[in-house]
Amino acid sequence: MLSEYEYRDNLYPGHMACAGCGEVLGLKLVLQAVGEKAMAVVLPSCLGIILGPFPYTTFKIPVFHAAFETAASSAAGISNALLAQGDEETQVVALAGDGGTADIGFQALSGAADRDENIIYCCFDNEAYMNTGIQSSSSTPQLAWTTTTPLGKSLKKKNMVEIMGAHKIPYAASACSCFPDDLRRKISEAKKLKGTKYIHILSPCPTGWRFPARLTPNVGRLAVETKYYPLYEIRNGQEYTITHHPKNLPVENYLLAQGRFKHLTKKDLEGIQKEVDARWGELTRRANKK
Ligand SMILES: Cc1ncc(C[n+]2csc(CCOP(=O)(O)OP(=O)(O)O)c2C)c(N)n1
Ligand code: SF4
Repeated sequence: MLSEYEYRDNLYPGHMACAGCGEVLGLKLVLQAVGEKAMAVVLPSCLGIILGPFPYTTFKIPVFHAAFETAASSAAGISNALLAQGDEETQVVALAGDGGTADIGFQALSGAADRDENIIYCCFDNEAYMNTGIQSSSSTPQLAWTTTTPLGKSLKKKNMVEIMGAHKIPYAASACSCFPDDLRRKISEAKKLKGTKYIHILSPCPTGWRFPARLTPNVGRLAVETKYYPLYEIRNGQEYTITHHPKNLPVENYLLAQGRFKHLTKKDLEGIQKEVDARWGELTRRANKK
């Protein structure tokens, strides 16, 4: 039997994502959960390629092609225009990559969160500027290979969920395209709330992360089951809930499944494991504070 979501698939087939793309998987789930009474804002990114060039579209809902730095401000403008027309029902979703969110669109996003604009903002995090050739972003993890960090990135990954939580918005959450029920539930939660909702979706990218396309679900699940990328939500900047309790697998199971980390030494892996354990300890401390 089909689930309530499978009845409404809002993405046409025939898009141009690479085989095994974790971003298109996440997008499909978001569009299913957001429903038909919705409008999307899409940035230049792999999402823009999946959407297709205007006037063609793979989306079944109306879409606005926005400039790279304007996902949140464009979505806020549409949301306010709908309100002015008395439409409180249509969900406005901004769909952006990590470069468009954590780097170039951050000012617009922070401003929208500060004004508590009524939007759902989804960042599809494939941890680099993939669409233009795998350049490093502030969301690329430390030590990862990209074309602009051939020896491994020296800086750490920016934590967008915590940053958005610190804006005290009603809802900020991490999700992964390889945990479909968790992701769809988070979109459904966001739909129930007024104000700015932020969902950060880890989207494994076989092309940029250098793993075989058939392994996308395994890689995404390993990110979560090793605690490298915990699934949780933050309400009003303070109520933390862990939404999936990981199996606590060694972090090297996740890292060494990908070519972008194949240069890591035993010492690097031990250092990352320590950091992951410390971050998990802090997260569980916050979640247990309730
Ligand atoms: C102002 C501006 N600068 C640069 C570009 C070129 N550009 C288009 S897509 C893209 C990369 C997008 O990366 P990201 O947001 O991480 O999304 P992904 O492609 O990884 O899904 C860039 C740099 C642009 N369209 N506009
Ligand atoms: S580069 Fe990565 S994120 Fe972009 S379409 Fe290909 S697999 Fe998907």
